[in-house]
Amino acid sequence: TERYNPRVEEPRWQKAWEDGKSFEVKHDDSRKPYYVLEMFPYPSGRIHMGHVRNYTMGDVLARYMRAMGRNVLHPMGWDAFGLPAENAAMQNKVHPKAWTYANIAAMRKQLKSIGLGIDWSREFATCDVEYYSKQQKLFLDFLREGLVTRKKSKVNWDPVDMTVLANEQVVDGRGWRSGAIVEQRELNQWAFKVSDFAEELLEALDTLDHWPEKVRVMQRNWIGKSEGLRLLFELTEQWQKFTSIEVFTTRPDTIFGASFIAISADHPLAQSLADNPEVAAFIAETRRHGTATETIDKAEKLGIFTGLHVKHPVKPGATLPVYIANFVLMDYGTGAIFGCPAHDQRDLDFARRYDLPVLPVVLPDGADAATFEVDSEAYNGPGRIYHSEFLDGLEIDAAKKAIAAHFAERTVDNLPQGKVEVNYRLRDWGVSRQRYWGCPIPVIHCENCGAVPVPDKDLPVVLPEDVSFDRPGNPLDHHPSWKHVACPKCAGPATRETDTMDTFVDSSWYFARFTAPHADTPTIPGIANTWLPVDQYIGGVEHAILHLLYSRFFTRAMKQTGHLNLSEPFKGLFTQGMVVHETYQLGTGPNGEWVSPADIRIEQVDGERRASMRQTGEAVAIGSIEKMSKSKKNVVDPDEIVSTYGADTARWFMLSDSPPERDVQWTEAGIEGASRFLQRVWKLVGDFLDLEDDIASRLKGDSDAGVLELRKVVHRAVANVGGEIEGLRFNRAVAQIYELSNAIAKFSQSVASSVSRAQRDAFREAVERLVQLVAPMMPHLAETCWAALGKTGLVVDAPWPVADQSLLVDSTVVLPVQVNGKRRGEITVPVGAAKELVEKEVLSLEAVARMLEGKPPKKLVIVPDRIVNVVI
Ligand code: ANZ
Ligand code: ZN
Repeated sequence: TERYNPRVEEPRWQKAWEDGKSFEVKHDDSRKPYYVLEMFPYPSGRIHMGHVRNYTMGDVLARYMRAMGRNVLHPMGWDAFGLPAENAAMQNKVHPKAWTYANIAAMRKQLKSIGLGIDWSREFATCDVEYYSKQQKLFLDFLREGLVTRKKSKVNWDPVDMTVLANEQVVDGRGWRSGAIVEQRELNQWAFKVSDFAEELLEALDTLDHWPEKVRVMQRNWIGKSEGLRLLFELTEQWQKFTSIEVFTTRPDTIFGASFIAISADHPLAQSLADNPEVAAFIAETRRHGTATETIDKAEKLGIFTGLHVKHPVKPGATLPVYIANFVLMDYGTGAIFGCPAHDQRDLDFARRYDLPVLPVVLPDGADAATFEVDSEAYNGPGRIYHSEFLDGLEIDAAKKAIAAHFAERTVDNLPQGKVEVNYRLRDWGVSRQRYWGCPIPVIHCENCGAVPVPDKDLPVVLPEDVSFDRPGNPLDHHPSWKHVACPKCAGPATRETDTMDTFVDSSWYFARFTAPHADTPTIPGIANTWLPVDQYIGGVEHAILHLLYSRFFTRAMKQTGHLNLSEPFKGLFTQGMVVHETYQLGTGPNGEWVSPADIRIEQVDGERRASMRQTGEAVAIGSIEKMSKSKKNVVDPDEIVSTYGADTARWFMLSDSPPERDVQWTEAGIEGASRFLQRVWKLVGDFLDLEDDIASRLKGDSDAGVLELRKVVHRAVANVGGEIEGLRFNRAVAQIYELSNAIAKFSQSVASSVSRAQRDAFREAVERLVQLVAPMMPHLAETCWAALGKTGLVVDAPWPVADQSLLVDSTVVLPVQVNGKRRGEITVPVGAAKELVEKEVLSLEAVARMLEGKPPKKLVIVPDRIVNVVI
């Protein structure tokens, strides 16, 4: 048979699927819906290998579920608003809209070339007026419901991008995109009241049992619930209107160890002292630094004494000095704390610097009260309270309760001295951005009426196209006419809000829009509720916090406003690993120049890999393996791979080489291997077809040699591959298919000269199943094979095969092999295999041999027919 030619076959089948509308999904009550979604791409201009991996995984699952009889929704769209379009406009004088849609066209073509089974009729971009106008409607509905507020708040200001950044977008005090040092500014901001849902967002995490645990932990920490006490400290003398300071503490049990009070630079009491130039300077200096937790944790703990004291609440006659400190935030708790240096690291650093007492009050279990000391490391572990009078001997939790009860009964200024309070780190989500390329916030500011929502009937508020980017700042603000409108309430002169929404808003509900992408309303609830939640959402772990949390908020807010009827948008979540590649450098050290894999040649010299420039032969250093990135030039262009090897080969390689949650290393050898496998499948089908062509001369006898053995392998693969795909263990599905192809190849040889009817039938069954099993991964090849085998219709429409249970009685088992408790591979051995055989197989596994480095293992634990653990 001729070699399989992906260049001819792939476009042909892509056209067949398109013409046959294979992936267009209609509402259909007879089939259970299944919604697969990969995080939609930002239209940067070109797809990269990370996209190929992400979308291939989703596609395999979608195609498999379709074959399983589910009504599968697998859509694609574009997260199309955002700064890069404006930067391109400034640099290349191209309009953001033109730039964005040109990129979308290019990337759509690329995605189609990898053969994704997408319902393209549902495609949209978030910058389509049709989409963002519905988002404006949602904003107005949220506003009516009290889910949006406008408040003056301190924001992180990026002076280069001239826009507000969320705390998470400030990395080490710098803007995540511009790298500029972030400033603090007070601005009027529109904010979604995410914090109203803090408890619910936290509790519901427990119901998301198809989410990775690590993502749930990250969300839990982000929400940051803490239960504590609000506690009043009476000033020894009244200062202006202030008679007391209220602090928030989660460790009231340490009150006997208190040695100072610290308030935020933005605390009203600090403000009241700003007449003092030293205090004013300290406040100004503190404000220059960001409020991101990271920044604060790293910064030195600095403060200034206010001259004020408070009465110690449990030590009659004693007082505590009051400081203004840079590590106390105004927007958490009460903006004031009591410091207990022995049991809090920040307080300890502060106390050492300002020479304040360090009084341990929690004694670690087993420590000696007479000698226990805190030096440079605060002790925040468990133990019993001591040096604390009536709390002595209590465990921390019991002491917290006792001290809370104590303060509940006392008063300061006629108020209870202590009040139990729950706090969340989760903030409201400020969404105002001073940019052009975003969804306009549908509000009009009137001098008489204040902020007036744009009436629903006046939607959409369309972005003007005639804008210029010749000066910094927001082009909407500079536009000569766009913002000048009549007030909807009093008809007087008014101006539009010129801020646009954070692009995270756009991605917080797109999954719902896909269920009715062209509806006049944001969703059609009846339809949305049949599809949602998304059964399987797939994307990068970099979105583990913000995007997912905001989407969870949006779903609840949309429920409250009648657009949806559920709370959790994503039932299953999977975060895939990255695509990594070796790096190459011409010259060494900081002056080394990164070179692209496409420009080098690798040879084996004395058993060592040596790299050199293809053109000049110059030696190139092979560097570390890293995430593909333009800066290190270690990228491989999907287009090139598709035109050289075909999409199926790229898809197969992406799935075969490592577990999907881990990084996969792109190698030339790997892609070559995938390509060989593709040809191998084609050859096995060809072998069978040759035999059929020549059947008259070859059909002899009634032997059933090898038939049962082959059928057992076939049916085992049929039984296993689907489950592996459903569990997103693609590499294991691939391993099963390899095994099947080996068995078929062996069988094919055995019947080369003479074949019985039974053997012929088994051979046909084997190749047909092989084709069906590879179809989700290598869909084009599968169609060509399916047609060659004389099957009617497309394989994409064929139901998933069902295994014959009677053939599954197993004679071999697959044993997972762990090294020090971590899975490193597996071996296949006969059921009940002898220890010796298992040992031999395990030690010859490449991964194990590599880790042993020639030494014998410390111990080899074999649980017969179950698992092997190698201890080294
Ligand atoms: C006294 C104390 C003693 C504290 C001790 C800790 C250890 P979480 O758990 O994150 O809520 N704190 C309170 N408000 C603050 C603010 N606005 N800025 C900075 N720090 C603040 O942290 C609560 C603890 O963080 C509180 O408990 C308080 O210090 C500090 F051995 O009070 B603690
Ligand atoms: Zn008005």
